[in-house]
Amino acid sequence: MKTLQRTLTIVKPDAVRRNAVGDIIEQFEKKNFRILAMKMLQISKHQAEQFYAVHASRPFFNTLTDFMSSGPIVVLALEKENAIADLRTLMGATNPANAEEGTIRKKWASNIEHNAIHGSDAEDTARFELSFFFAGYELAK
Ligand code: 3AN
Repeated sequence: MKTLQRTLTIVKPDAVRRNAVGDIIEQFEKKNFRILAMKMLQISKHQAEQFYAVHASRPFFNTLTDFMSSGPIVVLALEKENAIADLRTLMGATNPANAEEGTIRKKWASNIEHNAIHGSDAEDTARFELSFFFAGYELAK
């Protein structure tokens, strides 16, 4: 049985600075993701630390949260069958040096930290991340 899934994606500050927002959203639509909600905002360092709390002990936590709070981001709630895995396929490898042709990171990421896009990696993180940025009433029916 096929089940619809929801996932949270972020167009990161580097991609917004490079005017990649329209191209990335077009790729979501071409791959049949339905956009349930979308907004542009700049998060604080503290909010970035809360969002990435699972990475708090990683050596890159400080630079990651500095970067994610350094400029505007665009967050979207997306829905399709198998959304979580399909989005990660479309994103490409975390390190753009390993990203496959045709992926968003291959096209737009500069390096492992400035890597253009975030996508939830599992159902539980998707639930946390969607509720971090969107209230239920903000999601399209
Ligand atoms: P992904 O975003 O592909 O799920 P994660 O969850 O391993 O990757 O890492 C979260 C974020 O932390 C990445 N998107 C990237 O921006 C950053 N990151 C991961 N590994 C490194 C690293 N070795 N050095 C710097 N930043 C990293």
